[in-house]
Amino acid sequence: GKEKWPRGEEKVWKDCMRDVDTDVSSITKSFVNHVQTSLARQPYNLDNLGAYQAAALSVRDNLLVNWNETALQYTRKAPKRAYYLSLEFLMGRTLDNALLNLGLKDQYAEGVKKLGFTMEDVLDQERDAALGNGGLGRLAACYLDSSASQELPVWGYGLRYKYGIFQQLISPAGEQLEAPDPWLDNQNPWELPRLDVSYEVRFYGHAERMNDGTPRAMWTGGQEVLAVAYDVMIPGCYTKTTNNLRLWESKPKRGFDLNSFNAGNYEAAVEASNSAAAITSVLYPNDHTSFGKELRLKQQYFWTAASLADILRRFKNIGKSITEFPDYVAIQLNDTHPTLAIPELMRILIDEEDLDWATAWKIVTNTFFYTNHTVLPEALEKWPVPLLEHLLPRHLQIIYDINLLFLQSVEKKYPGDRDRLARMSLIEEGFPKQVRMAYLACIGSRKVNGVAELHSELVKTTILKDFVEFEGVSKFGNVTNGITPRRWLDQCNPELSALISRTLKVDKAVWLKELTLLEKLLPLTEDAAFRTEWAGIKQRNKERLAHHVQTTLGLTINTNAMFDVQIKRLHEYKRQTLNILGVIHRYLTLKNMSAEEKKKVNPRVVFFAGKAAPAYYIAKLTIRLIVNVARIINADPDTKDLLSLYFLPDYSVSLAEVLIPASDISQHISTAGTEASGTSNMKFCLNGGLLLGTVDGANIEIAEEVGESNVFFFGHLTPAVEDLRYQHTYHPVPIEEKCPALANVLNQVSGGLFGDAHVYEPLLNTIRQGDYYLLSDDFDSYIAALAMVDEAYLDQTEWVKKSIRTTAKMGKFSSDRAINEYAESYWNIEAQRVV
Ligand code: CBF
Repeated sequence: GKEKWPRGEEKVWKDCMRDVDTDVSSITKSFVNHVQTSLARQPYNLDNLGAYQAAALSVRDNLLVNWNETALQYTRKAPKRAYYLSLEFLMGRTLDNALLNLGLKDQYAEGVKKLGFTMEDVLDQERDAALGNGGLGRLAACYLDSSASQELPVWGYGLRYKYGIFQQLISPAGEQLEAPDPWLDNQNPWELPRLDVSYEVRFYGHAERMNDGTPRAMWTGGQEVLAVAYDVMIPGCYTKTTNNLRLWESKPKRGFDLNSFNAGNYEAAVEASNSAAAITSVLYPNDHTSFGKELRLKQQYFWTAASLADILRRFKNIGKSITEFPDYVAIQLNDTHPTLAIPELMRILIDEEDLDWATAWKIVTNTFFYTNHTVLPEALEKWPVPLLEHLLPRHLQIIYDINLLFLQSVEKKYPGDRDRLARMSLIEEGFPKQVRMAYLACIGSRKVNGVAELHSELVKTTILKDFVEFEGVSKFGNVTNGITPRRWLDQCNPELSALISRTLKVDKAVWLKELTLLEKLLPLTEDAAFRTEWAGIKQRNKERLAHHVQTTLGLTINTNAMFDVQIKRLHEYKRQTLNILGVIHRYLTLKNMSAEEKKKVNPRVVFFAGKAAPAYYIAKLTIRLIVNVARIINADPDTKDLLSLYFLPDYSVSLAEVLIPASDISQHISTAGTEASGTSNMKFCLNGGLLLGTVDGANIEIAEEVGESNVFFFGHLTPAVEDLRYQHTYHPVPIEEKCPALANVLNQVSGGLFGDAHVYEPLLNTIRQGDYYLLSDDFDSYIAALAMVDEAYLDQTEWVKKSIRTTAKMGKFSSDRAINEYAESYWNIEAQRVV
């Protein structure tokens, strides 16, 4: 029989249950209690770190109240739920965000002040949770915030890496160095270890088909490890709904092997435990490349297997038939990284639940949804067949079975079209053969989407063209990415947030969740006093950034200059090289100007930040060039008042929160058709920074919203790219002829103006030979666009109007809009009010 709950007297339980602290005195009380008990420290020797920990623990208590109530509600009502499977969650810091979402920021600020601390110092102690590389991981974090804020029953599933993205150091020569990020070293108050929630995950071993007329097989032997859950609370904004992000840690199943130890084989005894722990030890620091490493494949399977087991257990608790699984569960695949979930669910349904193939496949293809985040060929995941066969023998059998049935149906529709069969096969021929994960994700999902309109079109017309023809276009959609206005406006730009609330006379609790209300700012472009306030906030944000750079790097920044920012992963397609070559061009032009001419020039400070994958030689050379150009031009008395340049090391979510509100103009200058969406473009614009960019990704939709007169576009368009590349290969024109201005810049670098002449040759040669990313085609129009920015900036009244208009029209890019599109058009889930 079921155990009675609660044990004992219900009233006693209820009377003792805590509620969320809302007044300053309960907040200080809980803070001090944590100092005394959880931290076991004395008030007189409490430093800022201790104060942060006490504040975090006390906020955590509040979150837990809501988190428990949300979980109870979901369990009782058993609504359909969605699960967001992502190998990356780039969460950044939690304390400030939690306080804002709980509506308790002022109360905590007052409380910690009473205890002798400042909120800024306390917040500053927190380390970023940097379990991601860039846009894809940060998008996952924004979507969790929006799901909770929109009261949607959505959980995230990921890995609890011991080391997040590496810490970036810059050597005196300007080289990127990588150091580990031991982010858990000071303990993480935001996670709840759930040692009671664990699953066994098998690798290697042997798979034998039953050959009993069923598709079943037995998978035995090999290595078994344990997945242990760590839960992270995800509070919604001004709602009780507090969802969950479940991260898995790997552990040896049997712990230390005492037999080997007793037999004198100490190494074997620790090896098993080390190899299990290694699975979740480190985040792979590559953005947009797939390296085919066994440990990465292990991570993918470990995580998808544990997550599916957990989802199934929860589903079974509802007591429904397994055929109803897709009515209660939607699983979103964040890129192809979790695609193994498709054969894994087939394995469970067939081998463990004893379903026939057709029934199992129907369940699978109604459960999964796949988002593609890039069309760059080097990023499309493929796994060597021999590796899969060794690590996951049963899954390879299932993939082959899926492929056979799939190709039979293709053959039926296009009889005799062997080319098509070869193109569409899940298995790419070659040595070794490889499994094409994007194709598997596509055919195993109910719907597929890209992340901005142009990108979704490209998905349909390039990488998945045959699949669109075969399956029909209605399976393929678009959900343009979004960003959470809580972190990317309210938290990072509190003054602007307050001005908006004051001016619109709408509480931020309302407009932060209905971002299109910002449109009401439009008439204020004509209000001079409002413009002054607006410009004043931008100026103070620039000073805040300058102060940050001064205190962290000891550098003094000219805050009377235009702030021009490009911050993102270093990659050839994002063309930081174009930007730095443009800076050199500006420098050379300034050097040739008379004193009179210089008076007309508006000073500019250029900021770069971003990490390069440790093995990405060309991207690392770009960093080195930026750092060395900065060294020369920042020291040149002829120009330094008019142009300076900074590479800010160790880019992170927290650094972005300081940089973005301070930007006048930001650069999003990828070769057309290469940046799927971009999301920092949205963050800058939401904070009233203008955009300089190519006609690519979400830049296009931003321009549609804010009006083309408010953005600075340049460069060739996507349809021209293929032809230009063809010309580069078959009819190359020397750069001197094609683009003399660029040739001059390259020659100056080669000539040693920035030191180490020979060092940069491989980087410069990517442009001189082949120029795959079309810098020589876009350079002149890029320089012209920069000149237009200068020109526009001279008219400050008009500039501020553009800035206000830009913010006002950013409503579409709230991640609330995006997550609601997923909820309605993809997952079919509904909001659940937690009362
Ligand atoms: O969709 C989120 C982001 O994902 C990427 O970062 C990715 O990893 N594929 C893309 O490069 C971005 O364009 C996109 O915004």
